[in-house]
Amino acid sequence: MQDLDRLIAEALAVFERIEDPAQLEQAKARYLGKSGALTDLLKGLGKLPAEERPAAGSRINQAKQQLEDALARRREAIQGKKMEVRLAEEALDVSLPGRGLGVGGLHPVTRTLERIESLFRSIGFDVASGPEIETDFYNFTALNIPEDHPARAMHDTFYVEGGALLRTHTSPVQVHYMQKHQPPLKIIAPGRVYRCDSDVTHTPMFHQVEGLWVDENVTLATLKGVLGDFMQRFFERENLPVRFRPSFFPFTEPSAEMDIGCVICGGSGCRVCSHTGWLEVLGCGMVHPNVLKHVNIDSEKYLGFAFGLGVERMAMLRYGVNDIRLFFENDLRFLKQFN
Ligand code: 2NL
Repeated sequence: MQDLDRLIAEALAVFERIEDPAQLEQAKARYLGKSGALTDLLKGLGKLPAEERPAAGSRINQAKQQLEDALARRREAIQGKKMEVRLAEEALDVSLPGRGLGVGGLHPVTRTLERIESLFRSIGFDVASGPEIETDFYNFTALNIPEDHPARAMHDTFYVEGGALLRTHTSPVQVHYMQKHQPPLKIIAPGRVYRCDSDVTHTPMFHQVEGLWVDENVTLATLKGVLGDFMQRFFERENLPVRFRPSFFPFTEPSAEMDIGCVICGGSGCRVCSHTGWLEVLGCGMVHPNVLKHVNIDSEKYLGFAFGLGVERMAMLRYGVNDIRLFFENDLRFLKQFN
């Protein structure tokens, strides 16, 4: 029985030191298992004198119960500790502010389109729009583009089943507009256009703004004034050099290409202007009488000027972007720089 007291004290101390559930069960087996120390004591009861047996048996059973209780408490303590550690590890401070979604922004092409629109609105132009799928008449015939013109070839134009096509410029919008309205007309037509063309400087879809001003006394001088002022305001440069070179388009006569002094190098010569000091920014001219005839506008009474410019090109020059494809990749590292 003295052994019993020592055994209990030892077992309680052992249980108290164990941190691991499996080790605790092993320790239990050493004391309470089939060949455990306490079980051995019980087996030894038979060697005691008969009158001492009941008291001894009851003490051993008490001891057994005491150890079982200690084990249960220890198990709970170990579980509790485990849970505490896990809770600490998985702690979540729900009062912390969120990571935030970041603020988006308009695409640089959209910003450029809006800038162009607002500059033309400020001098009285209306903004017109129309379908991206067009007919041969509105995209070519009405614009005095002959049947055999290379622009009509499969090579440049995306044809849709049934003979329709994706507009190759926004001129059809202006043709529709001239059919519906009588002069004076003063509109720009911004929008997406499509050409079967894809390389370093061309994408199959790009944005164009065309402009048209038809009235009784619109002249080449009007064209030069309006487009020169527009470029100065668009690039925010006073005294921006401007020049017009003769060119050819089937829908204008005379036709010209407009250059501005290079906004990248200031005219001293760089790679962007091919060391000429000049940048080509748009095509323009006086509306061809055949175009006015196609929409029943009296070409004896009215004159008009028209122009067309590429929006991606204007955005590249304004923001100093050297590859048009960046506008279509939608890489956030690129887009974020325009916020
Ligand atoms: C270019 C050339 C141009 C026009 C577009 C036009 C429209 C009508 C009548 C006459 Cl409805 N002309 N548009 C005129 C001259 C040039 O664009 O190189 N664009 C990027």
